[in-house]
Amino acid sequence: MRTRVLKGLGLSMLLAVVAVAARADSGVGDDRHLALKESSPTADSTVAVAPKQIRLLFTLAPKAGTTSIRLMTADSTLIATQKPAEAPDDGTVVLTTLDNPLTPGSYLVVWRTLADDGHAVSGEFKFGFQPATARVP
Ligand SMILES: [Cu+2]
Repeated sequence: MRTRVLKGLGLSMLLAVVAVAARADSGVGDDRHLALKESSPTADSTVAVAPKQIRLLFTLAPKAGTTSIRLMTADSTLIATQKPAEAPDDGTVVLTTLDNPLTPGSYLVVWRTLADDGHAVSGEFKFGFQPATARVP
């Protein structure tokens, strides 16, 4: 009887430790970890004017020169862009300029960067480009 109680207590303590570890790992609400804060175009938006650049705004400045930004069509065709660069006035902004005007369609942005503490962070988001004149009223 006594051992059973102790075993039960051991298991709940283990679960509590796992729960705390999982929470610490998620980084939610932890502003020491770099994350994507905003982007232009905005994730899941449809823009009426063709974007000339893809801009990423992070919660912290990534390590200079470590950010990659890949722009792809919905069928994963890579679109030519310049090497990403930090905005001259703001290290938390990394942008890339498109080589050619974007045609209407759905696009995927895939990014990857290194935080100052060496952690790799990556993500992706979609946006659409639909010229205003082509919109159904
Ligand atoms: Cu970190």
